Amino acid sequence: MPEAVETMDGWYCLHDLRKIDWSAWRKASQEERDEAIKELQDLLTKWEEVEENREGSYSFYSLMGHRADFIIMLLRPTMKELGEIELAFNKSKLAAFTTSTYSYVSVVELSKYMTKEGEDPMENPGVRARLKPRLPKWEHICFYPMDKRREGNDNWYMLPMDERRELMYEHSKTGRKYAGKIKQIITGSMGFDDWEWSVTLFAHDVLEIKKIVYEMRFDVVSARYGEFGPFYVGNLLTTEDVPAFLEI
Ligand code: 76R
Repeated sequence: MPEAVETMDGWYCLHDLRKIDWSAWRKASQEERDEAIKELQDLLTKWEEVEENREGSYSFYSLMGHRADFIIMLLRPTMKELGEIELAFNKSKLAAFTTSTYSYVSVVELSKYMTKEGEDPMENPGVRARLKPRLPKWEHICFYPMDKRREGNDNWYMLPMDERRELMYEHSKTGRKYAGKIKQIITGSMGFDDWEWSVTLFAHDVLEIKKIVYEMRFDVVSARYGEFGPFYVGNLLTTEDVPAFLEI
């Protein structure tokens, strides 16, 4: 029986994707809109403070295309805290003008494929930091869920550990070419959501997102074993950008 790889798990993660009901928003009074904007900015300020104190992290981006208008990505030490934030946002004034079009529940994950015999990666401060990351505020985000295939001869979960390690090594070599251009956060979601992992990529240049995803399609681990969900791509929204984003 193939052996499962051990994972190291960090902060819990919620991706919350919303569409704005622009016609209802337009019909709201200026006062109502101003209050909703102020409340959202206060929430963002609160999340920034939590981030400063290293008790969690957040991302806020507008999204392209028809599937959603914005994404909030939140990291917290417990799922309970994530639930409280989700509830607080749902009770906010802006939320009344939004519908949730997608969400994803997972936990920041690093696997031990690359760990050497006798080494404890948790002793490495770099590893510990990656489990509780500060999400970069780079210009672009790309988020998608994915699975490893389990079909006929292409069954990732039937491969021996050594083979999987080799394929992951090849994958990591492709990934490292994008150092400084792409920052990736892999979260695991087995038992938490519909797919097995979520991939969140941050980039200064949006084209680097297309380049890495394309190049990785040729890594055997993606070519043969990767199955992908919907892709979401978008642009950074700062707290100061909120009024212009919601101006109508
Ligand atoms: O964590 C590490 O840096 C060690 C090497 C590594 C692992 C174990 C690594 C490196 N990844 C790992 C695990 Mn990855 N990654 C993806 C995608 O679109 C696609 O084809 C795949 C989506 C991207 C773009 C990406 C980027 N990675 C994983 C896993 C868990 C698999 C498992 O456990 O079976 C998934 C699902 C996944 C998917 N990966 C890197 C990157 C990048 C940029 C790196 C290099 C990071 C660096 O060294 O700085």
